[in-house]
Amino acid sequence: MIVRTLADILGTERDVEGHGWLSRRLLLRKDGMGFSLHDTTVRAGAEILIWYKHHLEACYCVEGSGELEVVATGVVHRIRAGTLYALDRHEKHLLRGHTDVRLICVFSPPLTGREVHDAEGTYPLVEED
Ligand code: 9YT
Repeated sequence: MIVRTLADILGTERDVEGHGWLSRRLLLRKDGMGFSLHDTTVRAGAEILIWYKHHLEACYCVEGSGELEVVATGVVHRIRAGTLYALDRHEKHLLRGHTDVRLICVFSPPLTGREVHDAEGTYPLVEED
């Protein structure tokens, strides 16, 4: 069994910060669960282009508010505490924080923790931990 707290993760390699976001990676591929689990915050005022071509992702908002724009259609969805979005079609999207937005995110296949967003907002599929 794995038991881990947010406090265990803070300040470790599982605690990462990007431009306009930070993420605490509670579970990664090396944990062997078949999915990864992330406590991610998008900063107030940030706009992040994301395209997970190789992964399915579901995010459940537990704090704050923002919006998600589907790039292909221009449709904008409001996100607030209690909202789930699931990128079942690998949709390219823009995520905007109106306040700091805290999301609990699950990825399948799991992230290894070594992925880096490229210019398209894409995470490559990393085959090694
Ligand atoms: C909002 C979002 O895409 N969260 C996913 C996790 C985060 N990008 C990470 O841990 O790399």
